[in-house]
Amino acid sequence: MEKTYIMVKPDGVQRGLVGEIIKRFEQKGYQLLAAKLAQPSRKVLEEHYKDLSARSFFPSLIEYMSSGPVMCLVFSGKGVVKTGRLLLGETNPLSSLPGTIRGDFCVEVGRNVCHGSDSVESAEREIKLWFPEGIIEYKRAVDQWIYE
Ligand code: YYY
Ligand code: MG
Repeated sequence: MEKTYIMVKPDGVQRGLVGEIIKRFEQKGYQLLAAKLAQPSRKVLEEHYKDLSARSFFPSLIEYMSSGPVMCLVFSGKGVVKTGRLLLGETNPLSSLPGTIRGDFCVEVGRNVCHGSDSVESAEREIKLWFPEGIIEYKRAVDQWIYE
């Protein structure tokens, strides 16, 4: 089953949005496979965002992302990478529709509450980066009511 890496950013943790964000993915039918509150090192953050290292906002992004603990999450399910991004909303919260996480809970691109992998390949890379210890898989009885 497809997996994605979702991360509640330091502002989301501070604002008490961890439960709300997990709830939205669970309610959709996605399965929580891993969860960990962690203070990320700059090294891991620079690796996570390495594709953006040449961008002008990179230093402030790393500063913001290292300003407090993040909640690292893995969800699995049908289409979870693309649909996970839809649940998050647009990168800029002001372009995000109400009903999305960023549309409902924030206003600044530099305080946009959550991260979600943008492709299946990025998800694999990010899950290995944030969960080097590996993650477990388990069966859910409810899947027969979610999948035909
Ligand atoms: O995947 P997503 O988080 O929606 O956007 P990315 O283009 O990967 O950028 C990662 C992160 O960088 C974004 O969530 C906020 C920050 N950022 C920014 O501060 N200013 C920008 N103009 C673009 C992105
Ligand atoms: Mg991205």
